[in-house]
Amino acid sequence: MKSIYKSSEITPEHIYLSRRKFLGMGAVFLGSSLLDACSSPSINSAIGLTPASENPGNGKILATSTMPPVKDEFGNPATEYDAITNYNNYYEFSPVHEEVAKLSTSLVTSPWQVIIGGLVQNPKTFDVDALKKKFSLQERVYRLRCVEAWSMVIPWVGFPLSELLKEIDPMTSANFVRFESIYSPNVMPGQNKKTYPWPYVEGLSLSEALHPLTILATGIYGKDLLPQNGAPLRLVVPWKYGFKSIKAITKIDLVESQPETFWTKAIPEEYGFYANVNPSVPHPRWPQTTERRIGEGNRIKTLMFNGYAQSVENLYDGMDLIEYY
Ligand SMILES: Nc1nc2c(c(=O)[nH]1)N[C@H]1C(S)=C(S)[C@@H](COP(=O)(O)O)O[C@H]1N2
Ligand SMILES: [Mo]
Repeated sequence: MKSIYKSSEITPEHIYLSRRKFLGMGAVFLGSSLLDACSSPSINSAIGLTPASENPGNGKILATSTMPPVKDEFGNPATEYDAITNYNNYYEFSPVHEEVAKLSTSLVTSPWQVIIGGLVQNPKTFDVDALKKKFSLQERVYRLRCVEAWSMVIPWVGFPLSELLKEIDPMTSANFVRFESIYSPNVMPGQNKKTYPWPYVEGLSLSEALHPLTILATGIYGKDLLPQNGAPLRLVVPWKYGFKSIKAITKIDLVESQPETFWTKAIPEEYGFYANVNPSVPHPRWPQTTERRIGEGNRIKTLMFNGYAQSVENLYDGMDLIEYY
């Protein structure tokens, strides 16, 4: 694989010394013959998304020649497939980003069950292959902003988390959603390091979970996810730092109180629950004002809520985003 970054520019999450900050808008549905991409015009316009037909894209040719060039709503070209699948954060396998793809080939991702319960009227166990048939899959081109100050533009395939939550019918006492990743130390060498609170856990408030930008992804570039990207099912919350977008989900629980998460347990002084991308909250060592787009040369400005502010800022009305980082 060609070199897509300088490793000297990368500071892994786990050696961050201080806490981070927080962070819009702009998902694009782009058509593909495989996908039901434009089937939700009402959702598109409700949250300001551009339908594929209005955004044909004319960027450079991407790694998968069968796919059309893809751009986000700002015109940023999607990151190349080879970069998205060879530069990964997945601590269960390795903290070394370029090692993850190779180490993760032994993870068996089908069949795969997801147990959904907690404060719900209809607890259910779903098979992921069945979920993919049940919900119509859409393409969402989102920016992914890692707290390590690099970013990518990824054409995800997936469906809104809200559709799944409707099925299981949260009780009125449910305020948060807790997600858990697979625990399989025989296959995942990183899980033998007891310094981390395995399994990986993440959480969202119920209103964040129900937001139309929040999806469960099953693919990128019109293909099923590879293990390194969180196959077979991962969360994608584009206005938050990448670590909120938990991979390889096996369990989803509706809960009353804000759950502890992998990172808030591991390094509480550095990681907050909300983790919204926010360039104005400086990190003591690593300012979050700029980021490096993988595969591109210059640093670019980091946008409030990763550019999705118009769509999500009302979720945080009256909330101090410095206190609730
Ligand atoms: N289970 C699990 N999910 C995870 C992680 C992880 O280590 N384990 N890393 C997170 C981080 S820090 C980022 S930036 C994104 C990276 O996703 P990608 O490798 O598909 O680009 O996944 C997130 N989800
Ligand atoms: Mo990250």
